[in-house]
Amino acid sequence: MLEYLYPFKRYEKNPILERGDIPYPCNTVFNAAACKFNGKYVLLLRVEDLSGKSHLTLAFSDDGYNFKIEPKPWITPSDDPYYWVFEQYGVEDPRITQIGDTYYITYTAFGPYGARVGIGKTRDFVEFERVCLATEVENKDAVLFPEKINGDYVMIDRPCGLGGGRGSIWITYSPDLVHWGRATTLISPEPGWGNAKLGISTPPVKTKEGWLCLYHGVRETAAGRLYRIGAILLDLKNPEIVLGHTRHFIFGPEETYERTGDVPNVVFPCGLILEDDNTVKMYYGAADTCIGVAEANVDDIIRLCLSEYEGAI
Ligand code: M1P
Repeated sequence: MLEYLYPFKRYEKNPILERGDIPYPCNTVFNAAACKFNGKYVLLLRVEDLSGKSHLTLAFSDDGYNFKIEPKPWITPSDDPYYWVFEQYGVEDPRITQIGDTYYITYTAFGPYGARVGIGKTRDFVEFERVCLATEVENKDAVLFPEKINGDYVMIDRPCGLGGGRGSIWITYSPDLVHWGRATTLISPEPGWGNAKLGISTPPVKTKEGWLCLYHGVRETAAGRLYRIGAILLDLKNPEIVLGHTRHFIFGPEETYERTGDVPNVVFPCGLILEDDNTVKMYYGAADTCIGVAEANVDDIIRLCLSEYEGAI
């Protein structure tokens, strides 16, 4: 009955990846970026090792559900002293955006000063080259737009929001991916399902109606934090204009693998793949412990972005 409020349908064999699938010892696998490359589905997995630090490992699939994981990590904290200072506690929560023939990877660089946004790039998912650390601390949950807008690269990120901070979702611009500015806010926490902080989850998908992103809202409860997902639609020509966002969460922890794990009650998508039939596959970390996939029709999500709150009271 409430299906129109919750457009995502979980894959029946979720979780699709767990730590036992990783071909080397680790604690957990979660929060994976996703894209398509040479006809294959690609996941860039956040793998937390046994010391508690994270690195990123590639996995490939023909069907989007069954993935073969590479035998070794692909992105680990850099040896370059400049990057090492800020990445030595791990690299986390990647997102992938294709711009032309290059795949840009935004990630959280985590070190003693806090969290910063790193940007790197690849053309073949073999060689990986760092572009820059794009922000100062505390900033994370960054995604790039898949094309320049009015001559600039565009990024959404989330300054603040750590250590109890109240995090809003911001947008910022750059001529070269290195120098960022003209930052302004898009959406902020409000009383309700995302009262504590928000963060963008998935890179923008271009639709006729606007740029479509998923974001997470964090609610502080007496039992801890609850991570749930909404959607936001931004104007194609001026993405500072929020055309609408879902008034309620459209996906939240329900299944046992989402409710229990290292961090309970968390769903955390980092990848959204648009298919030819106008559906999307959402790849999400569950309870910071494993990975699930769920699918929805794009029009159903957009309708919820543009409609007033329809929930029964
Ligand atoms: O434990 C839930 C999530 O907490 C953090 O997310 P955010 O800073 O956006 O609230 C991250 O550590 C994320 O990896 C984790 O899934």
